[in-house]
Amino acid sequence: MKITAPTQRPLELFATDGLLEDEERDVAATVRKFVDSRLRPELPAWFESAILPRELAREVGAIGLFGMHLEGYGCAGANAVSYGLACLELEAGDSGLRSFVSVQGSLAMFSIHRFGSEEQKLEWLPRMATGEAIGCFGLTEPDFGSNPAGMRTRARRDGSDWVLDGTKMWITNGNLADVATIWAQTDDGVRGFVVPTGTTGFTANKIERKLSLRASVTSELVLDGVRLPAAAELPLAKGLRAPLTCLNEARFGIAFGAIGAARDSLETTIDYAAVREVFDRPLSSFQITQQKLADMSLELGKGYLLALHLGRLKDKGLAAPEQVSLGKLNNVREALAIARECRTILGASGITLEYSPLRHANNLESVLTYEGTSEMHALTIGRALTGLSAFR
Ligand code: TGC
Ligand code: FAD
Repeated sequence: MKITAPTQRPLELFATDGLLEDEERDVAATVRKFVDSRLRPELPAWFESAILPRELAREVGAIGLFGMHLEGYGCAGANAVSYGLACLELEAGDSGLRSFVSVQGSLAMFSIHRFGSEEQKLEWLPRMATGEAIGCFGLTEPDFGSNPAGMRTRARRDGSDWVLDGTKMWITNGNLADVATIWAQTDDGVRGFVVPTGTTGFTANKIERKLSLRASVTSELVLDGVRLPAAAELPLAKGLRAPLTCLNEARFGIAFGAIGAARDSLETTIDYAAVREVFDRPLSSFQITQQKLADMSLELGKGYLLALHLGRLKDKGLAAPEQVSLGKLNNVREALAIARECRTILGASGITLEYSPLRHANNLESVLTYEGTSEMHALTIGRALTGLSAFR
């Protein structure tokens, strides 16, 4: 069959590259190259064996991705759009890679950077930026995910020390981490603590048999009489507002990241449909296939533009939490729909690790749930629209 027009990649149709500054384009190109040359060949095996090698941290640190949107302490001080594009390119590889970087930079490092003392910053941030030290962020508990206000982990004073008891659940990087930001109830409300994971009474148990986010380490953290000096408390973190402020950072990265998973699914599928013959013609020549590709490209491009708009707002300091919810909810929901639809075009070939869309779809099931479920984000948007809170 004769090809009658030059082909364009889905985001080329939207001419998105022209919307970026040179530096932003360079960041995206660097991360894309790193993912394609170094990581992509390994990803199916990591997903299959449910591993994320710890050594990867040094490599990611060497290209400056950890805490790249933070200033000072060895961090790159990039703008929000550059950080978002790095998330996009990482998640085009696998959501587990973006999670690794999100948790380190947007949650563990950000919590210390925003709420920590100078000593805490100097002790941890430079080592975390290079990947020498890995961090995790413990907010969720077995019985309190969407509603962290109910957390049972308790920090009590004993002289000038703090003693922490409780269990955190579903914690990314838990078994890899050298340091954990742990959120706990105190007599004065929620407070955050910088906990070296070697402290007596701290245990991380890896969660096995995951069907999603397999190239990512997820853990239960048990705190059994963990004794910390007074200096372990994050001095500027007062109340639940503090961890929720950290979540805005990671949710922003996900709004971009999900577009990466969707882009990779769609490009993989377009390439497949061009060479797969059915009924004596390329699969891509059938109208139903083209309708699917067109609809998916529309959602991909709209999601990218939404993420970029959020990034521009964030760079001006104007991205409100409910706007971050718009991006997280829409882009993860649409990315998941795209990855699943792509799998239909791949037919049976789509059910193995040979092709990325079902791996992305499985990962995106976690992404839909973590950092606030889609229902929590819908309720956040609903609250902004009506002035009424429907969480309780
Ligand atoms: P609410 O009364 O609404 O708020 C309590 C205080 O926090 C403030 N606040 C925020 N501040 C900054 N950013 C936000 N997004 C904020 N949302 C609320 C609020 O103004 C208030 O401040 P103040 O000073 O008046 O006290 O609290 P609520 O208990 O009603 O809860 C609201 C709700 C449901 C939206 C919140 O609990 C929520 O977001 N739940 C979802 C929990 C969640 O997202 N957990 C994520 C855990 S970390 C994770 O999943 C990592 S996965 C990482 C990876 O691998 O990539
Ligand atoms: P629940 O809160 O039990 O929710 C179950 C269902 O009920 C959902 O559909 C939810 O939307 C719905 N629901 C809840 N409340 C309402 C309501 N008011 N109205 C309507 N529907 C409602 N947490 C961390 O702290 N750190 C991490 O690093 C981290 N990493 C994670 C990695 C992975 C792979 C996963 C899967 C999770 C991770 N989490 C982490 C936890 C994650 O944030 C929680 O899973 C998430 O907040 C949801 O909590 P839950 O699983 O307890 O679900």
